Amino acid sequence: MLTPIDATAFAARRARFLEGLGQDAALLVAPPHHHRNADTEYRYRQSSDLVYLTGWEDPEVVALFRPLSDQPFVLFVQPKDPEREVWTGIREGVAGAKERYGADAAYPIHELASRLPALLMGYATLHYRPGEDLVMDRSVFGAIRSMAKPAARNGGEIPWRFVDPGRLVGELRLRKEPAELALLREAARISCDAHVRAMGTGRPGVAEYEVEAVVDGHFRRQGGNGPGYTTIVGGGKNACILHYVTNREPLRDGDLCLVDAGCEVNYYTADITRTWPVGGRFSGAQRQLYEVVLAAQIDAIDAARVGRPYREMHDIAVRRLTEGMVRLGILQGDVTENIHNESFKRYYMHGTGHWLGLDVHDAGVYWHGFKSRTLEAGMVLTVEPGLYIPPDDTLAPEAFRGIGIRIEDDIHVTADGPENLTAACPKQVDDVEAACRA
Ligand SMILES: [Mn+2]
Repeated sequence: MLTPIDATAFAARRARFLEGLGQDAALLVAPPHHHRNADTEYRYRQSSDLVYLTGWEDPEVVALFRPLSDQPFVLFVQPKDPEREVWTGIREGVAGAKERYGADAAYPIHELASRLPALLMGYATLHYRPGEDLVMDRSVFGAIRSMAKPAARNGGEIPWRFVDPGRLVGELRLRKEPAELALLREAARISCDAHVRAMGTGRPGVAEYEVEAVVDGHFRRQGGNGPGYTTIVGGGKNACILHYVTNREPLRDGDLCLVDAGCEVNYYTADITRTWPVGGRFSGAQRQLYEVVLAAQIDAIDAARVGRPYREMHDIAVRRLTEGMVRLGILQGDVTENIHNESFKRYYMHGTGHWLGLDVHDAGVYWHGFKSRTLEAGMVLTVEPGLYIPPDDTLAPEAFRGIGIRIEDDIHVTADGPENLTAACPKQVDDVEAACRA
């Protein structure tokens, strides 16, 4: 069973956020509701920062945080509108914002610009991210400009220093609470099942989109919101295109198929990649390359430990992959030399992972200045080394050309070492082949 994130948990997060703000105010804005085409709308998906602190799911919402005031949490929301609600669903409205979402004050969204000056008076620093919504930028900065004269007359600070709010929320989001881990585990469980089903579906002649349909269909049937990012199904050389989402070619016997897909459950997403043989058996060259990536991934996962620098798992993966490529004759010469001159990047051009949570590439910085940050218990990250030999690459032995392989798991950093949340998804050669022939 899922552990729902209740009102108390949101209030606790806001308390931590307000403490982090110190004497600064913060204004978090939801993204506009984009149209897919003409007047057809995408299903709305709340901004991760905003939903993390408030739980509010509807569009057109602005959250204002005012530490050290008698109304520290103010929401501007879509007001009740029976006529509009017939079309787009029941709105919580101003009363709901106060009664069910814990707002100390709530107003209709169209009152934002007129109410901001009074609410922001006294705060010298505002955490607000400009450049995402130009209409919103004009209201916010227009409101602040209008504060100058009254401030000069009556005294009092007005916002003059601006900080990206993502930095502070990102630090909170980086360390997962037990309830968040429960959602990530559920997302991982559904995603593992979906990948096993994909392996059983992808036979010669089956189209990439049919594999996508099995994966995405399983996400929805299990109650997930759907994929947390667009599902990648790349047969053969399509696996060498890192973000291939066209998914419309038939799978061919003798090729590998790369599937990168994760289910989103209550806003939290998994992120798994598996690469498997369409015909049910790896060829000799495919297996050799696969074993190199797998060994690199297993060693990199082992570095996801409390107190180790984040960067270390990438360094380990790069060394293992480069050793393997030299052994297989894909790279020439000395391993260390190939790492120093970055010639491995010809076949391994991406990082080895990223934070995972509400966003597939989750919030939180990786570096403190020039220093890689240290891993802490409660962080969740992916480990996803790969090798991609372009089909027309004349430097690599012919047997490896056109093979793309990536293996990705979701790792929870704990005091007892790395916990693989996606361990149920087969990745050893024999297990993968068995799942493909099932
Ligand atoms: Mn990933």
